[in-house]
Amino acid sequence: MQRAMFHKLLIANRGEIAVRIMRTCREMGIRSVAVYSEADRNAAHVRYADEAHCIGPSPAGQSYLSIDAIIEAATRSGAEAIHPGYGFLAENVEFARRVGAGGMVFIGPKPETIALLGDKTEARRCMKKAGVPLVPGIESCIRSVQQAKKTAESFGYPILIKAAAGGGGKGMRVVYSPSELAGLLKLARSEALNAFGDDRVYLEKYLQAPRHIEVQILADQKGHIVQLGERECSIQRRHQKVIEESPSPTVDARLRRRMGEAAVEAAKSADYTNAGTVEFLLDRDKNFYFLEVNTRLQVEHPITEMVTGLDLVREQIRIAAGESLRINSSDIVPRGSAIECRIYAEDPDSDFLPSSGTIRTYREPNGPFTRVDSGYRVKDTISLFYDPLIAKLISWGRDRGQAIERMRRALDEYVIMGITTTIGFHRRVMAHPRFVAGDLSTHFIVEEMASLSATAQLSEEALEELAVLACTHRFLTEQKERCALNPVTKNNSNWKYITRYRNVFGN
Ligand code: MV4
Repeated sequence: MQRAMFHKLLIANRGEIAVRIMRTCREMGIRSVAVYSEADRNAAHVRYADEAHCIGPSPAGQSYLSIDAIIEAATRSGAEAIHPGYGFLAENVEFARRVGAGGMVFIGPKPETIALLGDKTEARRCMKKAGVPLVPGIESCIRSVQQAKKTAESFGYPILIKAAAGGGGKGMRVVYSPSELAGLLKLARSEALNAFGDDRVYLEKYLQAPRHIEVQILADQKGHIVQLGERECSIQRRHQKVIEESPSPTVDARLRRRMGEAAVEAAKSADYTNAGTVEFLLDRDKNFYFLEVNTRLQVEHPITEMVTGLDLVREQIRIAAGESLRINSSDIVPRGSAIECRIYAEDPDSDFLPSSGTIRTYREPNGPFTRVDSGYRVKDTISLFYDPLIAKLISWGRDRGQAIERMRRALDEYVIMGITTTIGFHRRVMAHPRFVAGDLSTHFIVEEMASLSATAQLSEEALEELAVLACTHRFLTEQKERCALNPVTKNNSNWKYITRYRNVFGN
């Protein structure tokens, strides 16, 4: 059912992803409609849009999560389609239904597909039927402690209790011995009930320190499905991804094809359309196991764009308008290597505590071969109402080593003052021997935190250097004032001082 390309598209999101989507809209000649909460009246995404509508007060529950307010704004603006971005209502079945019922196009899979894949036990049943490898476990929910004990014994401890309505790591509990089972089962149930309003749980064998690898897929409305290769997302903290890369340093061409084929089968079995991500765990013997399907555009999609040359948002919009994909999986050969560092307003040295405040100085890095997807500008306020993601810094290189070199250079150029960010943390990861060697797992940050903290590496010499740098800092401040007074002053490059200063202070 091909229809004419949209003239106007509403973006039901904020921050960097709203701007990212609007950029493609502009390239395609589609007018973009922003929605915003009171806190975002002057936000970057509002300024970028062709048209903007206020949808309510600052708390997300009363604005970006308000289905009524968003449908109302879409109707008022005359938008023909809605792109949900990620988070907020992106995987909300009711929202997808309401968009369709309002005569508009939801840019994503069908509501039935979102519902099917949102239920993790249903998704497992579906994948099992399709022959996609699963982590040993069960496909139905636990009814009694007795039954849980018996199934746990059949595949052995440790086991993992997961919420059927969960995903993204919420409501999971590791059980190491039968004696803990009853208690943890009860706990997991009440947590699931609290978080999702649904206390159904199931069991899987717990894989220790696996890698998290996901495959990007695209599927058009005629059932043509392509896989765009994998992203390695093992560098994470409490289920929040921190660094992603594509291709994965451990996936070779053969494994890529096998995982890709499994992802295509997964998509086929769910009658999938639009862009999606099939998540897998990879164990030390390079066995891969299906985890879940994310039915949205993901935060880390740019690294796939960098190595495939495809604009995923453009493909999403084309698919939603009924156009056919013009590529096959065999056309996709990842070119070079891309890395993404998520720049969060968080303090890595205070357990990644969110940092709110006003951005006083803001200087973004620039090419060659680096990309910044950001949602904030100088003088903007980072509030605690929303996700602390400020921007994503992406680098590309002909190989992983060059992508790392470019990432280091770009991180050095990135200056954000007024709030604490994860820039310094990323600089230390990019210099970490284990990261450089590609020796990754989902436990990387926990295991290496001691050597990744800003002060961990401070030796006697470094402390001495701190004193010197304090003087340098004072000197630079004075020099800057002199330069401002006398613009013809020569040799006012502060670069080498700043780099050393940042090396020691860690930001
Ligand atoms: C697992 C697992 C180990 N064994 N399942 C976390 C997010 C959710 N999608 C599933 N997750 C996991 N499921 C089994 N059977 C370990 C994780 C996991 C994880 C997965 C992906 C990325 C980061 C993670 C961090 C901790 C645990």
